[in-house]
Amino acid sequence: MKKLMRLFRGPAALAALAGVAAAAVVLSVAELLGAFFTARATPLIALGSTFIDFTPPWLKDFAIATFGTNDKAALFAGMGLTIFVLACVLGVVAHRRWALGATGVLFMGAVIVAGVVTRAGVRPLDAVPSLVGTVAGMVVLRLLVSRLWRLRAFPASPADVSAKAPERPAASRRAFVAATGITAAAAGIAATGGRLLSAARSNVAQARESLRLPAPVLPAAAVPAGVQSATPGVTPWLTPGKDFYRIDTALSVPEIKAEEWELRVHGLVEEEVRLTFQDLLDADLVESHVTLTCVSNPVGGNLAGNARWLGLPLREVLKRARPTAGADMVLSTSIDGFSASTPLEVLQDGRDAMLAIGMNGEPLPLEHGYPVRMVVPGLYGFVSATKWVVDLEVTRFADSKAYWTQRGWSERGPIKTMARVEVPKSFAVVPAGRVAVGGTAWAQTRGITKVEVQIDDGDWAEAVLSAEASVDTWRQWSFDWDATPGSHYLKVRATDGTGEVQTEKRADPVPDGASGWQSVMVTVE
Ligand SMILES: Nc1nc2c(c(=O)[nH]1)N[C@H]1C(S)=C(S)[C@@H](COP(=O)(O)O)O[C@H]1N2
Ligand SMILES: [Mo]
Repeated sequence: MKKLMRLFRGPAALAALAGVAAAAVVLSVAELLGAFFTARATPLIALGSTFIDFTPPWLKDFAIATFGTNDKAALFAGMGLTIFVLACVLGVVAHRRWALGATGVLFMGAVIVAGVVTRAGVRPLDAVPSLVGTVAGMVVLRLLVSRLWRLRAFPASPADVSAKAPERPAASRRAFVAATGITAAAAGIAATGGRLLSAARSNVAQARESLRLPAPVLPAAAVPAGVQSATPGVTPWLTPGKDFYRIDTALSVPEIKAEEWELRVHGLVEEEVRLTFQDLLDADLVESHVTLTCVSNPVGGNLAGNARWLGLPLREVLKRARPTAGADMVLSTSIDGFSASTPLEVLQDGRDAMLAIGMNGEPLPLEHGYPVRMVVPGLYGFVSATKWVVDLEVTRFADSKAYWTQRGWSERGPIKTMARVEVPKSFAVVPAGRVAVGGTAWAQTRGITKVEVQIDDGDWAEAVLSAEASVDTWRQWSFDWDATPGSHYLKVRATDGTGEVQTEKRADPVPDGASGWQSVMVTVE
């Protein structure tokens, strides 16, 4: 405790502490009030989302490569640190020159409000929590800073307060630290309360739980026996919803009430179509296994998942809207402003592209797009798999650009053929003798017809393919390796249904997906 007090002895340190307490008040008041407004409109979420929107592709890629699906936690940590530093600076400035500090706080408040009101689907009224939070933070900062001015030890002060009787430095320093501590604790409680209150007020999760999905008129083709790789430890062929990779720009998962959901289909169409969730429940739904893949998946990465999707074929929706001549793209937009450009012909060519409402027999999990998302076999998610979809505009590639295309990624994204080694893991140490090797390969809409393994510079040897459920799903494989002591490299490559061998040419995920052969180093003892 003594040590801690010593740390906060200097006037600047105490002023910085005041700044941090004030920032905590801004955020927690906004969080608490935010429970009564749109979740995406609280300062941290809104600023973080704005930051994500301005993230250049290389940084997005770096974040995914470094933090994987923890990229959001990393973003929040980075934001926390930035806010901490800014708050310290503002506290110090406010202590020395109040007017300057106050201007700084107002400026930060303006930045927050701008971040909030420019989010898609956010109403102007949603700025209220941030505004009230900023005012509360300003008041707290003023109170704490004037306390500091009264400390005789730090006569850094304007004349109006120096007239008052000075307090005893040590005691008042302690009182000051206690006051900021209490402020911070109160802020923490308020923020937690806000969180709990928002959770209680949102009943979307409960509504999802009690939703019963209709049976499909066209069930998914039966999954043949033996789709799972014979090698123990290979990914389950069907990915449970809770293990399904999640990639999106949404810092807070949109919560859409199914009964309020509506999809507008418009643009270059003969007839504008509007669909409600009830319309989907009443429609002829189909079910199909489709493997989704993220364009950001590095060679050997795990941003892919395979599920059984239930939904309304998009070609049926388009049949009703009747696209006009010249249209070549459908721009799908989510409630939070993400968009994807999907070639019109892909949505009409007979593949199981759908407006999905079910995943593995359950309503879509909230983070996977509840109540409705798009699923399109054969295309990376960024140009096809719009979650929380609310708008389909039939348009032309020449006329509109989707979210990631505006940020340097390609406008189209067919999935590249990819084979992955899952067992043994890279840098594994295994005993000499027979080693079971296995993994997964995919080339959606073309299918996988061959997987080959190469040990060091040896000949390519064919792996045993597991059963294929459909050309739209991934296909697993296994391989018996007679391992000799030493360090070895295992390479893998797949051949797709058109006979084309996966390219050896290395490419980064930007702009249209990674390519190359995965190579795994294994030590045999
Ligand atoms: N609304 C919304 N939908 C989105 C995205 C997004 O950022 N926002 N990301 C897309 C990307 S890049 C991928 S790979 C898939 C991932 O879907 P999943 O999270 O269900 O696995 O969603 C797509 N749909
Ligand atoms: Mo993606």
